[in-house]
Parts: sequence; structure tokens; C-alpha cells
Amino acid sequence: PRVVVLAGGVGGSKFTLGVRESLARRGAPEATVVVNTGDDLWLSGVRLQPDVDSILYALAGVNDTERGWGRAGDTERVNHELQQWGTGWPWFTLGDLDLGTHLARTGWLRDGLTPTAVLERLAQRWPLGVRMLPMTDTEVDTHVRVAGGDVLHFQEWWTRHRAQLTPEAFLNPGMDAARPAPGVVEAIAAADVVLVAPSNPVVSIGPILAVPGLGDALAATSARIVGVSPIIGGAVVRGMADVCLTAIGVATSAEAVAGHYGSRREGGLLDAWLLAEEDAALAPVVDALGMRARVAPLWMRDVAASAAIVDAALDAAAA
Ligand code: GDP
Ligand code: FO1
Ligand code: CA
Repeated sequence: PRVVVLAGGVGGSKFTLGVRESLARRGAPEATVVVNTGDDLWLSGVRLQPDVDSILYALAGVNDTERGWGRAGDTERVNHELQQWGTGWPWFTLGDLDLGTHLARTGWLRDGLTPTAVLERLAQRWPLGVRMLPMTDTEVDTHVRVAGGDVLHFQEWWTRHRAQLTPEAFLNPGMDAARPAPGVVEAIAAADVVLVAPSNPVVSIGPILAVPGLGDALAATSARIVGVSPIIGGAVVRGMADVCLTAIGVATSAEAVAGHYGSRREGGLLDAWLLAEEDAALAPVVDALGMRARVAPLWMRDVAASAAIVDAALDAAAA
């Protein structure tokens, strides 16, 4: 099947490895992953795309699996020097190898390449097995308005404050004028299945769905749209997605996130929703939302486990 994946960083990359594995076993590896660029930022003169890089590095097998971001075995010599100069953020580490990526990217952007073209170049270095597209070529960095009214870049709120400042709103300045990156609408239109990765529904999947025209493409596609729950047993697996969900008035439960995405039949996103075994009791409630509920083990322990989740999602799409 032709598969399109909507994905954020850590959850998105583990899931994308599963997509590649599952499709390779079917002998027809044709997947496009549309990646969130809301996490992007300018820092010390270079452009960072954390979710893009997480997936790029994971597909290439050069990611730091322990930390969840950056390159495996990276060093911090340049970062130390940047701190001495007083540039950058003292609480945000730019690894030496990672900086190589940011310098390459920024150079090509300054040469006039679009982010899509830059990513195409970056992706040529390794046999990724999956086509990567940014959700948009427009800069739409996520900002967070916190209690008291201050507005912070998402990375400052997430990394410096560990999401401890109560968020009142997530904003993407520039989004009104943004368009899906070239190839995104076409990939969605030509897809047999669209998979919504178990990524942060608010700050990873949220910005993707907010790109003007992208939601229309999803509404119009003949592909089945299947989501995978990032919530297992009423808790996030990792990270601080619960804080984001609370801020937009959505409970941290697999059922509430399904309801947030909504049933396609009723103008929402999903044809089917994969629940964890721990949440099997929620299946009838999810069915009642107007989408097909399926239960599967949802712990992405390793690539085989992720591929089994993708198999279950593709089964749900085919049924
Ligand atoms: P980020 O951009 O690095 O924050 O990563 P994503 O947005 O792609 O994914 C973060 C989400 O992945 C979190 O909300 C986690 O609950 C979810 N997640 C991480 N590991 C797993 C897993 O093994 N299984 C499932 N179902 N969700 C996971
Ligand atoms: N996360 C941290 O918690 N601390 C860091 O110093 C840090 C640096 C960093 C550098 C490049 C990059 O691509 C990601 C980085 N991250 C860091 C992760 C990132 O802030 C967030 O976890 C994601 O954007 C959320 O998806
Ligand atoms: Ca992210």
C-alpha cells in the first residue's frame, strides 16, 4: 500500500522505523512521512528542525536513542565555545555533529533552497527507505502563551521550563499564510492509507493539521486514515504531552484524544483508532465516536514491536 505518515519527533521516529520495516516485509516500501516543523527554531544563526532531524537520524541509524534527540556519540566542543561567547541558550545543547546538519541546512537555505529541497539533500546521505517531507516550507514555529501572558518559543517552554509554566495557548505565527510543502497534498491524495503516528497530538500533530489546505487534502483523500494512540493506560508514555492536552481541554486518555481528532464520518480526521491493550475497555466508547476501534500492544519497545503496530493499523485500514 501507499502509506503517508503524519509524525512528530520521538514517537514519530519510532513509528516510522516500524512503517519502513512493515512495508519492506510486504515488498512494497512506498511511504512518505510528513513531519512537524512547529518545533523549528533559529539559534546562534542556524536553523534547527528537531522533529525532522529526529526522524532523519533515526531512519539513518545515527540517532541518540538514550537521549531521544541528536546524534549518537556526539560531542559538545562547539557548544561550549558558543556558551563562552554568550550566544545561544545555556539550557539548549547543540552537539558538534548535529551542528554540522544545522550548518549545511542553513547554508542551503541561504543559497535559496526551500526547506523541502534542503531535506531532500540531507536525505540523500543515507538510504532512508522512506520519503521525508516537511509539513510546510513556511516558518511557523510554535509559541506558547503562558499564564501571566508571556509568549515563549516552544523550545524555551519545553526544554528550559520543562513545560512547567501553565500554557494558555499554542500559537503558530505565520500559519494563515502557510501552504503544505510541495508533494504533501499529492502524497495524501495518492495514498491508500494515512497513519497518524502516536505523536504529541497538540504540538506535533496539531501544527500539521493546522497547515491551511492540509486538512482539506485529508478530508478529500480516498485513503483510510488510522490513528495510533500515544496514550497508554491513561498516561503518556514519555514526555509532557499531558500538559499540552490539559491546556486545550482534552483529558489524558486514549478515548479523549480520539475524540479530539474526531470521526471522519462526522467531519473529523479518523476512520479508525488503535488502542493499547491496557485501554481495551475503551473500545466500545471509541466505536461510539464513529470510528473503528482496534486493540493492539502499543509499546514501541523495538523496531519489531513498532512494525507489529503498523501491521495492526494497516489491518484496521483494510477491514
Ligand atoms: P516529540 O516530538 O519528540 O515530542 O515526539 P512525538 O510528538 O513524535 O511523540 C511524543 C509522544 O509519543 C508522547 O506523547 C508519547 O506518549 C508517545 N510515545 C512515545 N513512545 C511511545 C510508545 O512506545 N508507544 C506509544 N503508543 N506512544 C509512545
Ligand atoms: N532537548 C532537551 O531537553 N535539551 C536540549 O538541550 C536539547 C537540544 C536539542 C538540540 C537539537 C535538537 O534537534 C533537539 C534538541 N532537544 C533538546 C530536543 C527538543 O527540544 C525537543 O525534545 C523536541 O523538539 C520536542 O519534540
Ligand atoms: Ca516535537
